[in-house]
Amino acid sequence: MQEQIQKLSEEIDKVVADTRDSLESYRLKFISKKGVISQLFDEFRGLSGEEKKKVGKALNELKQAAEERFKSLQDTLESKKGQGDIDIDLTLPPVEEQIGNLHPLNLTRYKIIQIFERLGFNVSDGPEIEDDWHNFSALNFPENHPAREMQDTFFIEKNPDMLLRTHTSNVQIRLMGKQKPPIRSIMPGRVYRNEAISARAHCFFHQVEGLYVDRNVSFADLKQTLYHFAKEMYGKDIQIRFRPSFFPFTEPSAEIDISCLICYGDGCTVCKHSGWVEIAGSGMVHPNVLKNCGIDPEEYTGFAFGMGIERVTQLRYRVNDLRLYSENDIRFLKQFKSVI
Ligand code: 2U9
Repeated sequence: MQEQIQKLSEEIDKVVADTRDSLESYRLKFISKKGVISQLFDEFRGLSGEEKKKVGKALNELKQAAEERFKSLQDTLESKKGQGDIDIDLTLPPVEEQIGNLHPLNLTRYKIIQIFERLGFNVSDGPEIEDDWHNFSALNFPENHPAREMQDTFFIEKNPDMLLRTHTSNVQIRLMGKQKPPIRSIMPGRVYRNEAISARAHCFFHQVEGLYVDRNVSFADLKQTLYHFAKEMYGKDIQIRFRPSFFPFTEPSAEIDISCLICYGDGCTVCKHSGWVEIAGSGMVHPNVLKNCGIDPEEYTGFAFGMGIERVTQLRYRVNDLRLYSENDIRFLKQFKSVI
């Protein structure tokens, strides 16, 4: 019997019970009235006085060890409850799979790219940290233009010739510097302006600019291209109008408005009660800009345009606070599960 007690004692030390079922098996085997230890007590009663003296103490210790072990296994199991690895409640609703989705600004960016790619535009990219020439001078900005002020542009302290680009036009300048026309390209990217952050302004935002340079590119091409874009982006029923404007890098220049998608012309805060909302700026590339990039303005002409991706997204999804785009609040982001 001594040997049996020894073997059972070792078995009890090693036992693992990480489910209710295995704990119950342990209880039945070691603790219950029909268990092995009870059987040993039955046998114990039939032993002689001498033999009882030999094993009595060990048998009692075995019983106590088995009960203590049961208690500790029970406590461990109890503490694991609710941690998900035991006791699965099949009546609970399933946990929704978290697969994530594209950021609304990326959804809009991809949609814009898709529309222009079908018109034969490719996508170009360039640096966000730029020098004065590619961001301002080559674009015909005069020396004293207000955009060059510190209040408007982030300059790099160690080298005041370097700055955070204020538009993606630097990419057009670089493209024209290394590629002969025809050029038909769009430039999506992040741009920076020195603005205090509010619902309507941010120190960075995203743009898509476009450029088409070739022989005989006319203002009619510009109008038709942006007319097509607006219909594809905002729907066939919208109205579109061109308003004269001024930019140093285009001449003539125009701003493009569409009829308000929110109030359909009745007047609301988005269109400031005018019935029209501005969606982009545009114009024929200024001859000085073509010259600055080594392109002969007598031979080639081109049109360019620019629009804010946040603005397009606001009109698509009715987002009325710019800060939402960069706060990474999951409650905002997970609403955009749509496809492009
Ligand atoms: C080159 C030549 C011409 C790009 C243009 C605009 C008009 C314009 C604004 C729209 C809203 C910027 O995001 S916004 O604030 N853009 O109004 N951009 S024409 O013209 C260029 C660009 C590059 C070489």
